[in-house]
This record gives sequence, C-alpha cells and structure tokens, in this order.
Amino acid sequence: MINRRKFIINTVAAGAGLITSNKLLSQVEPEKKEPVIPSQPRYTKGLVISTWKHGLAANEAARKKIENGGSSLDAVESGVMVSEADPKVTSVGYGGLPDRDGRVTLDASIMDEKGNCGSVAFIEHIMHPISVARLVMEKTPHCMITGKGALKFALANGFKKENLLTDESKKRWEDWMKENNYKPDINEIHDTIGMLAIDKAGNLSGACTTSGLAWKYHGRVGDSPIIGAGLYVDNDVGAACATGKGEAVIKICGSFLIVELMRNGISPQKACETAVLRIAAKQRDYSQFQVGFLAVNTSGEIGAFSLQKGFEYALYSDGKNAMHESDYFLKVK
Ligand code: SD4
Repeated sequence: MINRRKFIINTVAAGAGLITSNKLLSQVEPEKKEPVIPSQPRYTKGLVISTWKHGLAANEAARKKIENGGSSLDAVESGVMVSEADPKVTSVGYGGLPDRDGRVTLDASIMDEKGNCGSVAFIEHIMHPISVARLVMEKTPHCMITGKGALKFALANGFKKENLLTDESKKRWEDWMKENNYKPDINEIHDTIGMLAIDKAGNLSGACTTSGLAWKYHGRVGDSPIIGAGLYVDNDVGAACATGKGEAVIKICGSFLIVELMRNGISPQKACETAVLRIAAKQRDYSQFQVGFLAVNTSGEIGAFSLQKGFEYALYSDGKNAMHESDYFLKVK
C-alpha cells in the first residue's frame, strides 16, 4: 500500500519527469488484500455520487427516488436526466457543445445491479439518451446501438426528435471555427455526468451521459457509452465512472479496472488513484488533459481522484447532499 508521504514523493518526481513509467507503476500498484466476499454487509442508507457541480441537482432527483424506496436504476436514470435537460450544462444533452461540424452528438450508458447494461453512442436529436440506453438494455438483445440506428430506435419507441443546439452553443461553435480554423483540438471543456447510486436494498447501479468533447470529429465516440471505460457496475463489489478525456480512459478500461481493483480488496479511493496513476505512467501527454474517476463499494465507501486540480463531485450520503473537491495527481507541473 502506498503511504501518503511516498505518494507525494511519487507525485513530485513524476511531475518533474524524473521517474520512468515502469518504476512509477511498480511503486504505485497497491498490495493485494483479501478479495471481496459478496456476502459482506451492504450499505442500505441510500447513497448517490456524481461528477461535477451540476451533479448536485442531479443527486437531488436521484435521492428522492431512493428515499421513496425506488431502485438505484431509477435513481441514476432520473438523476442524470436533470443534467441532460439543462441547457447551461454544455457537455450533456440539450445545450451540449457540438462537434466540429456543428452537430450535437450524444453518448450514454447505464448499468444495473444484475450486470445488465445498455448504451447509445453518436446519437443526435434526443434530449434523454440515458433513457434510450435503458431501453436498449431492457428491450433489445443488444448492449449498444449507435448513430442513425440509435435515433431510429428511439423514435420508434416514442422519443421526440428535437434540436439540441442552443443559440449559445451555436455561437461558441462559430467563434471556435473562426479562431481555431478547424484544426484538431482536444480542449478542456468538459463536464460529463457520471452517477453511481446505492438504494435502500443495498443494490448498485450507474449511469453516464455526455455530448463528449466539444469540437470533436463528427462520429467520434468517447468513453462514456463504453461499458468498462466510462462506467462499470458489479453489484458484488462496487461501481465506478469516469469523466475527462475519453480516449485516455478507454486505453486503460478505467471503470472496469477500478472495480477489479476493488474486487481484490483495494479501497475505492486507492482504486481511483491507481487508475489515474496508470494513465500517468502509460500516457506521455498526461499533463495536457484531465481525467477524473469516482467509485463506490458495496459498503458505501467512496473514492474520487483526478489527474489535474479542479475535479469536483456531488455526494449524497447520510441524508446530506454536498459538493466536494477531489484530490489529484498533478501537484507539480
Ligand atoms: C468524452 N469523457 O466524451 C467524455 C467527456 C467528458 O466531461 O467527460 N466530459 O470523452
């Protein structure tokens, strides 16, 4: 197990580029404890954790479901729908910043306590892709439907076709077109919502929904709809979700990695730290982007960690819903 002092030393040394990725990895991989036993006591007071500031309002909707005896699945769906419908949240649903062609394309995934999952990717014109993802999970033999097929599936199931590009997002895209002259650019505009919840029966579910990186290539899909990357739930162990540069998360199967570490007895916090450190050890340009992870285990312990300063999350537990700032890796640039 890495102690705090060693961790800070690692952080400084890595930030200064002093140690190689292999050395970094060998020093930060936590030692194994006993594997998680599925029959351990479960947290049954209700818990919701979600990414970024808009998570607070989303948690409120999820909390209400849970307090009324609803399932964690209903809680995460109704929770993230709040962000999807909010035009001020410019990385999710309505009001999401478009791709470089000026199109708002959305990714979403959902996973329940039975290990069922559904996702949609590169879907346009649908305000609540999370509900389409849930339908994929519940009404089809598939896990993922993309693009025009996903839109067709949504419309056939009663969803309304809508224009999701607000005047404000359109203006920002037009400004970007002028200044950036249509060059590839992985920027820092992101605030995807990933949400994990435990209901009063002690069951876990998770959801993740986003318009992805602003100005992305048309057709680009990030980590959020990829089960195991942007989201993973195992009701015997715990759940994890991700935000930030999806390509970095996909490369390490981030959420699955965190759940597997927890399965091996690692705490949610150390599991999130290990995933971030894995990115730092393996991806040379790690100082140029942000990635943040959240995790929870069946006992209701949580974890949060990011590459850069500034990752915030909303936590509802013990009857309180409040914002917290995550600890982060890159303390020295
Ligand atoms: C993506 N992970 O599409 C998403 C973006 C994100 O906050 O998290 N934004 O890569």
